[in-house]
Amino acid sequence: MRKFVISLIACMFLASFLASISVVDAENKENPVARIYIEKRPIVPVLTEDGVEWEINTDSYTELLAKPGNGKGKPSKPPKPPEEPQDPPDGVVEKYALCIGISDYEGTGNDLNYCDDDAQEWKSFLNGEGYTVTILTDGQATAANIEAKINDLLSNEDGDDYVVFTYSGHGLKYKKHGSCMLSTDLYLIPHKWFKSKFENADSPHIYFTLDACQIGGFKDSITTNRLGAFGSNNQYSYEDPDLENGVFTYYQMEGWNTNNNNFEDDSAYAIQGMQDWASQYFGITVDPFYVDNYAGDMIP
Ligand SMILES: [Ca+2]
Ligand SMILES: [Ca+2]
Ligand SMILES: [Ca+2]
Ligand SMILES: [Ca+2]
Repeated sequence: MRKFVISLIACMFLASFLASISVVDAENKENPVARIYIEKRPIVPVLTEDGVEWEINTDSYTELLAKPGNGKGKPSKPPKPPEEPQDPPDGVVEKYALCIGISDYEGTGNDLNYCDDDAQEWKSFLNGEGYTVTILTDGQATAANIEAKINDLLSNEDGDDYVVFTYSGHGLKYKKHGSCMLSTDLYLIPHKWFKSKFENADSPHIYFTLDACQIGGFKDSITTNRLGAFGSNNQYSYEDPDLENGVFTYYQMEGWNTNNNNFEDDSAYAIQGMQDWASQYFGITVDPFYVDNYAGDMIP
């Protein structure tokens, strides 16, 4: 018993010692910042297939509120018929990208630093590969603008084009919605909404990449002929003042500047880079990953 107590005290001492160490072990380095957002608002706007829903963010309140319909939740909608591809191949291979990077969020408490840089770097890389790029940064990236630009992207692309979507900003897992992006005006954009949007895409060459916290739920958009690279799954994504980018994005760009010529190799390179980066810090665990449902290599 005495031995047990002594080892318990030793463990507690060790734990408090480790906790007292800053996460940064190298001198003269600024702390990396997690791109996490904690949802504390009592009412939360969420993009859904039926438009914006304003959800009450207190479980006990939702129990008390009368629900529409028969009291068993919302009236059920008739299922949507599957949509046929609207824009068949036209014989001209065009390349379209939408790059979103949000460092400046409404107010000051949620601002980040390098998400707009991430979007700019994706834009210049993709421009160099012949893409027509639409970019939304900071105050431009409202929920309404994000939806409008995704709609434009989907109406431009057809059945032989290339499509790239990049997002850097806050990410969070929120209740039943799971992984969400966050617009500059603080609307939650759930993976389910995103998936349903891109179900209407015609392109057989689609690449998504999201450098945000807890963003792994967006992998459900990676259906056949698509590839997705994610700065996190359930963990946080980080930005580092020494790299002046999101960490995952930084290594994606470094990959393109070395010898990668396809999204698969570049994704693997960035995953390795981010894992090596995290290994220099106490207390930082990362879980970047990619999903490849694209036959062969997808060359930008
Ligand atoms: Ca085309
Ligand atoms: Ca701000
Ligand atoms: Ca289309
Ligand atoms: Ca592949």
